[in-house]
Amino acid sequence: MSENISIIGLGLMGSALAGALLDAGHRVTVWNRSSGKAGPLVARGAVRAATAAEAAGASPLVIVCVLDYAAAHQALDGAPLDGRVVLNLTNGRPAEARRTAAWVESQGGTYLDGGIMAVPQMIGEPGALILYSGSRAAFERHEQALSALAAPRFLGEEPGLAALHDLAMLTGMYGQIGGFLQAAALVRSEGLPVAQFTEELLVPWLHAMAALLPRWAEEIEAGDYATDVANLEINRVGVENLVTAFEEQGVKPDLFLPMKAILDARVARGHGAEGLPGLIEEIQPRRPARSRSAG
Ligand code: FVH
Repeated sequence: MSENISIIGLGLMGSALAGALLDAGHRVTVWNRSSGKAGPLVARGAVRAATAAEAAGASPLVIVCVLDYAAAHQALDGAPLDGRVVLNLTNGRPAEARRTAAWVESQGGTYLDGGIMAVPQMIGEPGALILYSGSRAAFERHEQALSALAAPRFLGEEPGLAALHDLAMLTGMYGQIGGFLQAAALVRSEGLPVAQFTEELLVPWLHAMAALLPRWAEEIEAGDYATDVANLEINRVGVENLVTAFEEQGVKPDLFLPMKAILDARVARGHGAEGLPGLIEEIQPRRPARSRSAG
């Protein structure tokens, strides 16, 4: 079913979102702070709004995708939100999402927050995922239209959940990138081809190691860090060896040093017989769990 949808913010991501909605046959109204970015979308059938308020007034579903939450508030300030669903796909923090939800509701609107797990080129293609939290009723009302952007995953009514999971997934990604860069530097320090190492050896190894993570997650939930894989003392010696190897090869160990510090501290506290998942207690000591839905 075709819907009226407004998009505020036509950067790389906002333009990709608007394009996918046009392709799916929706009536799309667009606004961007600086002129020029709406042109290609208007040529494809979008309606150009003169102001953000005009864009918000044009549709029951108003999607915002701008630089940050401060920019989102600037754009929405004074816009008629009464009776509208505001879907904020701007990257932000859980606390920002909660504050924005309260503000939108104070304006008579309904709030949905979203975390885009895709780059612009992936929007509308298989493999793209968008996490949602906030009003379940609003999500269900617009779920079909939103499926044109990416596979939708609703995480719960607490507005900060999408941002929290988005940031957690980005954390995993940056950790992987940090490990990749440190490994690539080690290989390059010997004059070896990084591409061949990455494709033939590193990627299959990371896939194999990633398969361990669900089991480690269960150990973290249980707080049971007994291991039959490799204990922290073995890992401490291994990581010390790695750091020495980086130095001998002329590679700065900087991306690796925080992990070494946490490992050293955990072993020094007498947990050398535990497994690697126990390191979480050094960065976030266990406290009584708040139980919340996560989809
Ligand atoms: N691009 C990506 O791969 C990532 C994927 C995951 C999600 N992020 C988040 O999406 C938000 C927008 O990112 P983007 O890639 O579209 O960013 P830009 O191309 O740089 O466009 C930024 C737009 O924001 C507008 N803007 C900035 N400040 C204001 C303001 N004060 N008031 C209104 N609009 C503002 C900017 O307008 P202009 O400079 O063209 O006038 C662009 O439309 C972001 O949260 C990512 O983290 C993308």
